[in-house]
Amino acid sequence: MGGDRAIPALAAPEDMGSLGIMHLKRLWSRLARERLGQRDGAADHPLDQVALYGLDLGLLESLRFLNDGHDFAAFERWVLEANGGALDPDRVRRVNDAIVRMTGGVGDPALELLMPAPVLGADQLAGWERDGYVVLSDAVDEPTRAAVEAALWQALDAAPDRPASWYGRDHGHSIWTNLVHHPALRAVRRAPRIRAAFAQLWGTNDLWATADRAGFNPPERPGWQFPGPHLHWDTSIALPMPFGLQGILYLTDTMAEQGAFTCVPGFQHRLTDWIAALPSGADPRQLDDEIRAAAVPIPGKAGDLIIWHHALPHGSSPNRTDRPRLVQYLTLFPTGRHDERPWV
Ligand SMILES: O=C(O)CCC(=O)C(=O)O
Repeated sequence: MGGDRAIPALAAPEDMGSLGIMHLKRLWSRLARERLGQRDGAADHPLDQVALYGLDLGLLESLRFLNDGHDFAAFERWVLEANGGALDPDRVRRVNDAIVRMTGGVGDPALELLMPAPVLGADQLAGWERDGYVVLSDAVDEPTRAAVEAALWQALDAAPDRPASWYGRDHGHSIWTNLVHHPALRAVRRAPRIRAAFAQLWGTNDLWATADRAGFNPPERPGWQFPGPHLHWDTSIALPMPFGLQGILYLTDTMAEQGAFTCVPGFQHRLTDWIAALPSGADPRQLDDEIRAAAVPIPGKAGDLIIWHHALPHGSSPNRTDRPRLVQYLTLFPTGRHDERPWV
C-alpha cells in the first residue's frame, strides 16, 4: 500500500511503465489523484476499457485493486499475476496500437484486423433484427468448452455427481462466481467464431472481449431459492439507446426450465414508445406485468452462445430441474466505444 500522500503527476498515456503497456500508469496515477481529491475528468474511460480488457482484467476488480491505494509497482505485479505471470507480446502490441489510435496517433496497418468470414446466416440475421437476440451454435470447439466447464467445477470445489457440493459456496447466495482469470475462460474470449459473430453484428473486427465471470445456477431447493438476476437492463435507459451487445455461453445443455437466460424478444423496437407511455413519476426499471409476461427463456446446447441487444430486459431464471446451469459471460465491443449517457 502506498503511504505517501503526495499527489502524483498525471502520467501521459504513452508512459509504458516497466511492462511496456501504454495507459496503465496514467490510469493508476489518475485514480491515485482522484483519491486525493484531484479529479481529471472522464475522458480516459474508453482508454481504461481497452487497456484493462485487453489484458484480461475485469473493470471492477481493477478499480477495486487500484482504489485500495497500491503503488504502481504493485499494480504491475497484479496485472502480471492475473495473466499467469507473463503477458502475450501480441496482446501488448495490440493494446498499445489501440491506445495510440485513440489518442490521435496513427496505428500500425500491420495490426489491422480484417473482417472474418460471416458465421451468422440470413435466417439468424432476420431473427436478430426481429428479436434482438441470436443463438450461435458451436461457438467454441469442444475441448475449449470442456476446459471451462472443468475449470468452473474445480473453482467451486464441486462435482456434477455430488448435488450437496452445489450449494454453500464462498461467493454466497448468487449465481455469479469469482472465476474470471483462467486460461480456459481466456480461450473463450479469443475464440474465432465468437469474434466473427460479434464482428458481424458490430460491423467491425476491431473488438475487445470483456473479462467477465463464469456463472453457476443450481436447482432450487429448500434453503436455496433463485436469487436473480431477474429482468433488468445493465445499461442506462436514457434515450436514444445506442447499439450495444451482451453475451452468455452455455457450458452444458440448458433446458428452458433449467435456469435459462431469459429476455423480452423484440423489446429493442419498443423501448422508446414504452418509456414515452409510462405514467409520470413511474420508475422505468420497475418492469410491469406485461413485460414480465412477454419474457421467454432461451434453451440451448452446450457450446451455444446467446448474443442479445442490451435494450432487451433480460435476466436468468429459477432452475426447476435437477441439473445446474453452467455459463460464461462475455461480450465484445469496438475500440473507443464508450457509453457516456447518464445513468437513468
Ligand atoms: O445469467 C443469465 O442468464 C442472465 C445474465 C444477466 O442478466 C446479465 O448478464 O446481465
